[in-house]
Amino acid sequence: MIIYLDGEYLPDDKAGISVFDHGFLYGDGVFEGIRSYNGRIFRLKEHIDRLYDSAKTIDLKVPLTKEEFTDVICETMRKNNLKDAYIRPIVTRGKGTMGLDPTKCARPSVVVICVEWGAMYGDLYEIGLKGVTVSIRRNPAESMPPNVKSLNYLNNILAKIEANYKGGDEAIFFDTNGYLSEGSGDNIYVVKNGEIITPPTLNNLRGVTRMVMLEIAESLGITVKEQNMGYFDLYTADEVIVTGTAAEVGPITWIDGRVIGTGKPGPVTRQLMAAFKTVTETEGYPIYQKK
Ligand code: PXG
Repeated sequence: MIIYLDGEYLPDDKAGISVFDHGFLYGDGVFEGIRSYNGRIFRLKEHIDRLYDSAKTIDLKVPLTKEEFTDVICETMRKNNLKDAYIRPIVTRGKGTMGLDPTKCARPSVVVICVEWGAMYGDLYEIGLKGVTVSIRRNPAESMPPNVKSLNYLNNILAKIEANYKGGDEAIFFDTNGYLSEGSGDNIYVVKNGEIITPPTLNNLRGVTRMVMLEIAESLGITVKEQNMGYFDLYTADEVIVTGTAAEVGPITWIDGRVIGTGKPGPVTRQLMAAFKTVTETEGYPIYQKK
């Protein structure tokens, strides 16, 4: 496996980051999770834009232009000869001193990892996922904004741990106000009476897949509302859906012991899953041919 690290393409066993990198010491850095389907990178521009927005929020200067970053991602894919992959660009604060002051870090480090990837949940796309609402709350926007895709995922990991212990496939977060937020690694939607309702994005990550879902829903003539919801809305939903780059479009058919709708992936979910598949198969930034 070939890894991009600070200007070089290295075998994975040679691609080492310093133990003094503040990404390692403090989770000080940002990342993205991107997919390529059949040699085309899905919504690359949107992911690059979000990476730079995350970096800007934490006052981290990405040492590449967006165009250079795009080229680096494509070149890492080509060096690994990959077509269907999960791409993980990472920008860390870089090597610094002990102590969390980021001004002591000389320059940020850039890493790009590409790994072969298929469907994340396998059979569960047909059966449905078990969701568990967790007691841990999503980081509030006034502390660590969930809009920043930072290297500190402990809030999400604590949620995942709780869901694992409670027998769920995915954790469902509420925020500190009791409003529905998102999954540990995906956005969430409720389907009620044929309409899609999803939380506004102050308390969750502005998912690229979420953006695509809203576009697809509009093209299918399905009404989408962005509004705050509580656990009542979740338990009484006709269908519940989660989406993310890794998870794609996932049906949730069980939450905290309550069967959602019929207990099977519902008609709106199926429609969105099919439309999403079409979109991923037909668009994307080409890696192996001229644009
Ligand atoms: N919310 C959170 C907290 C995420 O981490 C999403 C929503 C969906 O966003 P996109 O842009 O992907 O539609 C994410 C992203 C994993 C994993 O291993 C998942 C994500 C990121 C990193 C790892 O499950 N999801």
